[in-house]
Amino acid sequence: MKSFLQRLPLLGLLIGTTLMLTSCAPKRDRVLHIYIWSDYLADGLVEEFAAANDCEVVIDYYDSNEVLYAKIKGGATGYDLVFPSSYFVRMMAEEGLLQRLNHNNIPNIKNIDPLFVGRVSIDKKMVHSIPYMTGATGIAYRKDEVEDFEPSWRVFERTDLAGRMTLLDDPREVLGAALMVLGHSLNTTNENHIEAAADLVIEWKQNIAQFASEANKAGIASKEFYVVQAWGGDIQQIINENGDENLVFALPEEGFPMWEDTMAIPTGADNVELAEKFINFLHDPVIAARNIEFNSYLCPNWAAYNHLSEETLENPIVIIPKELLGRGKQIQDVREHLAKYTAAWDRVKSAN
Ligand code: SPD
Repeated sequence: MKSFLQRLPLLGLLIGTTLMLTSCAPKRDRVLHIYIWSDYLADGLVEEFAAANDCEVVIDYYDSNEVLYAKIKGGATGYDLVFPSSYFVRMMAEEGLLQRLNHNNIPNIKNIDPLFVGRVSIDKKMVHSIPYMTGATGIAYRKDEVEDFEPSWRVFERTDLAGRMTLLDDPREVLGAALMVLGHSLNTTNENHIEAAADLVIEWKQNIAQFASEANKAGIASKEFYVVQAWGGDIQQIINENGDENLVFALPEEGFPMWEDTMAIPTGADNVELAEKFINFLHDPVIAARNIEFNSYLCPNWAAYNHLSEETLENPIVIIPKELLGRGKQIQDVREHLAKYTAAWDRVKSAN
């Protein structure tokens, strides 16, 4: 017996075409757009997530909170998941740039280390952000090229290394380092302290090749640079890739910045469901452990700690030993005082 469609070939063709388009539509809908710092997801994770969820994942990269903020504030749409540092989240949320998170859809948040959230996180109730990774900022140097290295931010005053050093392109990190050298808090709201830090960074600027949060990595690996201000895990990743025994990461004696990067869903995201699934996936203990091993940053997921190798558990870049931790200071949200840092940074950037 002929089917209804076989009896009406033209109608069948039309309906068939419509069905084909309809069946394509869900595929187009199943694209997760991520905007993240570079080298921040373990190899294979994205592919596994895409296969398990029958979706595509498209990733764009940024190298500073300022770039992320400017892009989202400027109206960039199309991102479903972003990774701001914790000290940017409140401002972005208050400006309506981030959604409140539905914890029911992210059950793996039960694995998040409550001690970390209680002591370190800024968004303690995880209203707009979920912790991703935490790490420290220090100085990477080549011991085959630098004599008499002292673990001090004052290394940027060394004229014998002029042109061979870089600072991060990151106002809170760079002014924060200078503030600690001057004996001030890296979260100070005192304008005189921040301006004095800017003056010191302008001195350092005479000796650096550039402000770089990305080019510092390849540069120190290739020996273009000998000393770079860097995020610890980024340097450990290069050591892991190249087995370079001359590359060393040091935490300065004056103190060093620590930070927490988070996961957040921008307002107007097309694919909230996939974003929540991806956050949940990254907080699966085994996945989180793989991600820690790759990144050499610590994901504060206490169920993951059981799955870490001895090597990682003993790596001071990943888990900073107690005796050093006292010198680490978390970068905090300085609220409206951020404008002072921005103005000081503009002065640093435009100085000759
Ligand atoms: N490759 C990933 C680097 C992540 C750096 N976190 C940024 C902290 C900003 N202060």
